[in-house]
Amino acid sequence: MAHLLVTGGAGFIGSNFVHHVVAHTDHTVTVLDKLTYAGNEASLAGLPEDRVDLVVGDIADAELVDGLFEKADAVVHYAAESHNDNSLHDPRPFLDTNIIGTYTLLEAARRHDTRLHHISTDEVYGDLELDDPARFTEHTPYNPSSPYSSTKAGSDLLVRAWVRSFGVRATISNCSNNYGPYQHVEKFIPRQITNVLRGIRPKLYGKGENVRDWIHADDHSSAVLTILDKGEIGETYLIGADGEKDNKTVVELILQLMGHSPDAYDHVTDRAGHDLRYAIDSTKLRTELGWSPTYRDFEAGLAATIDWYRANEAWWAPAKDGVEAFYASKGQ
Ligand code: NAD
Ligand code: TDX
Repeated sequence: MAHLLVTGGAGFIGSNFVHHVVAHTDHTVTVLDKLTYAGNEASLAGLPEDRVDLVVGDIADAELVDGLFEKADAVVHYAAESHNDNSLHDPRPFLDTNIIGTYTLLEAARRHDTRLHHISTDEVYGDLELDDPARFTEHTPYNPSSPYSSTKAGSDLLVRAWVRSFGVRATISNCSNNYGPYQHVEKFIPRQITNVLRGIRPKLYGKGENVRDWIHADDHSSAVLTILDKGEIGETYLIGADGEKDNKTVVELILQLMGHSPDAYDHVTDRAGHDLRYAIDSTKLRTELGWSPTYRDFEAGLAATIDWYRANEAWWAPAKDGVEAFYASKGQ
């Protein structure tokens, strides 16, 4: 049994990981989360109080972080500003949390010699051409496009430097696009599902040809636990489940699964600098650490996600109007 500190554990993927840890291990967990607009205590509802506690605070608060590292056997770092569109509107919080926040955790890991796993994204590698069969590997050069992905790339490079320069015991994972329950309605799939539930037409950026490599959040969590258990210090692991789909196909599938005509959506203003395609080659994680995904049927995973949003309007409704007003102000 170990005690884990999970930063950003009230967000979409962090809360999924906390539920996963409680279900599959006997570890205890402290969540450190600032509860920004993206954090939601309700995502941790139902977890046993004797195994999970929530500390509301900022990962860039060195004193608070130091006290929490004192008690942790390992730290899993999810906390981030995570939305590309927000980073195009106001980049500053992305620097504060993704760069300075990660730096603050690394300094604490160095002081306490604490094992740290850093959660990152495939977006650090930039994008691939639509007609290129190549996929990202651990050797793909960094080439981020947006303020969000550049701050994530910066945070990864800080982790690598702290491993090499100070012997910090860290690993990194770069995962592709996640879907599943508890994802904020600003993101593509929940936005479209909740639009349909509200009688609003789904909104596709540009032509909708951009490709994302979808993985269920449960599979991301099982991969992170595998890396925490078996990963080699200093190594990077790419996490993906061979789920490439273009955005148009996803919107059409959502509409069809929800009983609407598949063309009942609008094309809206494209995202500035919109990455064309992401695709992950996760051979290293699969062969070296023996991980594999359990969700192999995207349509079934999407249908279950739609059911979750249908049944949990109280969870997402408070954020919906504000998100749509923000997008409307951008012509999206
Ligand atoms: P999210 O926006 O849903 O959650 C982020 C969480 O971090 C929130 O609970 C928020 O309150 C918290 N947070 C933000 N700033 C903080 C701060 N300064 N101190 C403490 N807590 C803070 O994000 P997500 O989609 O769950 O992403 C989690 C991590 O996974 C991020 O590091 C992201 O880069 C990475 N990632 C996400 C995806 C994806 O598809 N969503 C894919 C690959 C990697
Ligand atoms: O309304 C929309 N219409 C649309 O066409 C929205 C919100 C998005 N899109 C497009 C943009 C992308 O091509 O859908 C795709 C997915 O968009 P997002 O959900 O914003 O995700 P993305 O920008 O790909 O980044 C996500 O995956 C990698 C996460 O938000 C990041 O945190 C993660 O690092």
